[in-house]
Amino acid sequence: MSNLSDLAQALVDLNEDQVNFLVKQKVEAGEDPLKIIKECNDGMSEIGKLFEDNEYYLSELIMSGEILKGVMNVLEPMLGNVEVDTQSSAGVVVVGTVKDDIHDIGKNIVVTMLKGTGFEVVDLGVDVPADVFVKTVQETGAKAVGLSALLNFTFPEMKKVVDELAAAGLRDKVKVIIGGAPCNEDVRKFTGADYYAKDAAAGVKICKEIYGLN
Ligand code: B12
Repeated sequence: MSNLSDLAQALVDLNEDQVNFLVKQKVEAGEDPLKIIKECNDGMSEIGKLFEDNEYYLSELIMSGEILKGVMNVLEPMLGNVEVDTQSSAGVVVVGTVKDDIHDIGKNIVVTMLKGTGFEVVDLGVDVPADVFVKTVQETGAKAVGLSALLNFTFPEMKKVVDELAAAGLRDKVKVIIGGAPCNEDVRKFTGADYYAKDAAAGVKICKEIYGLN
């Protein structure tokens, strides 16, 4: 038996009505949206495992992504209030999902939370080539760039961004943060990035540190 919460299990079952019902119930009960997202993440990890075991296929991945997007539509307006900061512009952060990777649900959470904290965010979207990250850092003077990757085979793309920032003479001017479910400290070392963030809240904390706002 799994020890998933009811919400995580409903997500694994791809039971959209039940997911929406439980999320609504939790929101009305005043539960922390980050806790709700964490429960959803547990469900998504389980879906990932089922996919690896060939019990779920691409259609289930797509469906789970769609259900989670619906949940995020409800939760995102609440994320802006999670970290209350009075500064109107805390600094610029460039964020995107690296080339060949189109996963964006986690990246969008990071963007929303950074904006909610007062950062000006340049969201480059998904499948972003290294030179676009470099050009945007150059143009905005951002001191922080966040790279999202959910696929092992796109880790070299994160390394490429770090290398191209160095080649453009920007490496000592900008800090690179990586995130996404399969990332960890080893991946950070491989890419040469400065920080690995285990979740969006950790990413926000790092950006505040970079901009001296802690
Ligand atoms: C939904 C999903 C999809 C959806 C994505 C929809 C979308 N718009 O994003 C679709 C169906 C498109 C998809 C496609 C594929 N997927 Co997919 N997918 C998933 C799944 C089930 C959930 C991902 C998700 O949204 N999680 C929820 C979010 C909230 O979590 P998150 O992204 O990790 O983000 C959190 C943190 O990591 C962090 N974070 C994330 N990015 C960043 C960045 C920064 C800067 C910071 C600070 C923090 C941060 O903040 C977030 C909130 O805390 C995962 C399973 C898993 N374990 O993650 C597989 C998974 C990522 N997919 C996988 C695969 C293999 C694929 C495909 C190759 C399948 C195929 N055969 O076609 C394609 C690749 C498409 C491509 N080129 O990108 C594998 C990857 C294996 C690997 N490690 O290489 C996984 C792990 C499933 C598995 N276990 O096999 N997928």
